[in-house]
Amino acid sequence: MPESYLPKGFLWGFATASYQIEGAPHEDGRADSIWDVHCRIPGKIADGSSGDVACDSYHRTAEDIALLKQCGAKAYRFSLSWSRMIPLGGRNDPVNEKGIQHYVKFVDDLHAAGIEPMITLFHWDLPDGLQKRYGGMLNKDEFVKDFENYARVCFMAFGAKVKYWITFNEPWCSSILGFSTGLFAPGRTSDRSKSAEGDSSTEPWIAGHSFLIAHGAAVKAYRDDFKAKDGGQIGITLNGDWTEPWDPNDPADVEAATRKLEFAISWFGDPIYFGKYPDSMRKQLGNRLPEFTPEEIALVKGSNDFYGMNHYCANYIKHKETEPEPNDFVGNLEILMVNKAGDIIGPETQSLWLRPYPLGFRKLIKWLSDRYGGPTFYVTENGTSLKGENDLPLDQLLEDDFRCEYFRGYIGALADAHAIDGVDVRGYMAWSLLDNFEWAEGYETRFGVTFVDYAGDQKRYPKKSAKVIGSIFDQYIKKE
Ligand code: GCO
Repeated sequence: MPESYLPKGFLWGFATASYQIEGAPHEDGRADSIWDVHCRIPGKIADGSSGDVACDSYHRTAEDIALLKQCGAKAYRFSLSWSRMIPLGGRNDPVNEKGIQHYVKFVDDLHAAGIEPMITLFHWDLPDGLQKRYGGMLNKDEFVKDFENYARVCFMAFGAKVKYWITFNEPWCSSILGFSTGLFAPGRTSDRSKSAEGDSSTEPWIAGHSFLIAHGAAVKAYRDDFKAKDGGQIGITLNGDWTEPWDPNDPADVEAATRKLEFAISWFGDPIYFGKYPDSMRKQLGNRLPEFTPEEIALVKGSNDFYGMNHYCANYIKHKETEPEPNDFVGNLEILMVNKAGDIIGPETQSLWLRPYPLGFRKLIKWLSDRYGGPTFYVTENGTSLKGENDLPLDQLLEDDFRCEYFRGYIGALADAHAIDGVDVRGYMAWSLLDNFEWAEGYETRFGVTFVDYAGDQKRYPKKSAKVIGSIFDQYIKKE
C-alpha cells in the first residue's frame, strides 16, 4: 500500500460525450446539432470525418456497458444529446419521447450492471435549431430559458436514478474555440479566412456569460424542484492545464502563470464561488467582459454542489511586454513547452497541446481547493493520446504502456493531493472508455483504453490500460 491514498467509496470510471461516440445522427427523431453542421464544412475536421458513425455507441450500449464492467468501473460519465431529447432545442419545441427512452433504458442498464451514471447535460452539441433561430449562446436570454427547460426535461425523465449531474462541460472550449479561434462549432471568429462571421474580441465573453447564467438557472431548477426528492448533486465541469513560470525568478512570469489560470479557469470558477469575474480579466478586457446584474449574481454565486475538474497537462508561461491584442484570450502571455533552463514540461503525445506532467495535477487541484474554500471535487476527465498510436499495428497498439504510465502518475498525484494536501476528491473519470471522434482532429487521435476499429465494423479491443487502471485504483482506494 503506497503512503498516499484515495478515500473509501471513491467513485472511479470513464467519461465519454454523445457526439464523440454515438453516431446515428438522424435516428429516432434526432435533429442536427451544431457539430453535425460544422463537420460538413470542408476543411474543418482534419481527416474530413464527422460523428456520423463514430463508435456506433447508440446501437452498442450493451457492449459499452460490458466493457465498463470488464474494467471494474464503478461509474460512467456520459453526455445526453440535447438534439435527441428536444430535436429543435427550444422550450416551445416538441420533446422526443424516443430520445428520452433511449437514455432512460441506458441508465437502467447501467444500474443493472452496478455502474453509477453521471450525466453531462451539454458537451458542446447545441441543437442547430437554436443556433439558426437566435445565435445560440450569443443570445443570453433565449439560451438561458431554453437550457433551463431542457435541464428540467432531463431531471424529470431520470428522477432519482441519476445522482450526479453536470450542467456544462468545459465552457472555456465552447466559448473560445467556438467563438474566438473558430476551430470548434459554431466556428465563429474574426479571422475572415475561416469564417464569414464572428467577433473574437467580444463573442467568447458573451458566450461564457450565457453559460454561467444558464448553469445557475439549471442548478436553481434542480435545487428548487428535484434535489429534495431525487437526492442528487449538481455542478459544472471546468477544464484547465497547470502553469509553471518560464523563469521562476522573474516575478512577471510568476504573475503571468497565475493570470493564465485565471483566464482559463477562474473566468468561470470565480463567478460560481465569489460572484464576480477575476480582476485580471476585468483589467485586460474592460467592458468587453459582461457585467453581472444582482439577479445574475444571486443565480450563479454558490451554484456548485461539487467542482467537476477536467485536467490533462501543464505548460510554461512567459509574460509579454507588449499590450494585449484585442483577440487575446489567454491573458497576454506565451504558452511554452520548454522553460528558461531548457527543461521540457513533459513528453510529446499525439495532441500538440498535451504534455503529461503529473505533479501539475496535484498542484492545480490544491490551487483550486485553496482558492475556492475546499470544495468537493470530482475529476471528470483525465487521460492522454499517444504519439503515433494510430499508425501502429493492432498488437502493438494494444500495448499502450505510455497510457498506463500516465494513469499511474496522475492517479498517484491525485492520491498525494488527497492524503498529503487534504484535497476533498471523491471521484475520477478517465478520458476515455473508447477511442472516439476527437473533434477537429477527427479519428487520427485516440484517447481510449479501448481500441475501436473504425475500418472493421467498430469492433472494440481493450488495450492494456483498460486492464491496468483498475489495479491502480485498487492500490490507492482505502478499504476501510
Ligand atoms: C474535453 C473533452 C473531450 C476531449 C478530450 C481530449 O472535454 O476536452 O471533453 O471531449 O475529447 O479532452 O481532447
